[in-house]
Amino acid sequence: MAFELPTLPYAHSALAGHGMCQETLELHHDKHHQAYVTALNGFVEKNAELQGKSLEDIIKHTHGKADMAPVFNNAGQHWNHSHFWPMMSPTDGGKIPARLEKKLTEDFGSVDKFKEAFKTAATTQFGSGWAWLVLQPDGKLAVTKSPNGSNPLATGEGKVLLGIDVWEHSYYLDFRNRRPDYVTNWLDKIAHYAHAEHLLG
Ligand code: MN3
Repeated sequence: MAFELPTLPYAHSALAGHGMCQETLELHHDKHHQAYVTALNGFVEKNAELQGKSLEDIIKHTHGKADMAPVFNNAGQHWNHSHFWPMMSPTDGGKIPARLEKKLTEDFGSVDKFKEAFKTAATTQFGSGWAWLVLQPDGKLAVTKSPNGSNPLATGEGKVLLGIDVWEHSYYLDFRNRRPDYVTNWLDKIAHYAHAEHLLG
């Protein structure tokens, strides 16, 4: 069965008052994410060894294989974006629930220190990529970053709780070249911490 573009869990205009305009979400979800899904389906159609595999299996199977890089990039980006949309909330953006706050404080020293680490990862990712909050196999939270379409699922760094897209297509209409402002605004007004807490288990 072909992979499909998931429905955006809110209206395209829902984050407009929070620093992510309707046109950004129309282009980002309807055009960019759709393009990754379409490309991935094209590769699967032509390659029997990919057929019948889950998205996660395709990502793990193609990671680090030079001849499979185009498949990995598009599969990774489909996974990344599918997880990115529910990691933003028009109603609960920026609100950190108590259990996650406690865990962030335990593992980073304070919520501010977590935000600082996340912002550093997101702004020092050279070129396109992502920054993540992950639950490591050792049970501790950590911040990581990935280039292009990669992610912590591929590298085994941990379970993704939160992630920000720092490709220019995700912020250029709203923040132009000011990636640090995009990241700060995203952490303070858009990030869906209740979803991250739910993923903690
Ligand atoms: Mn993107």
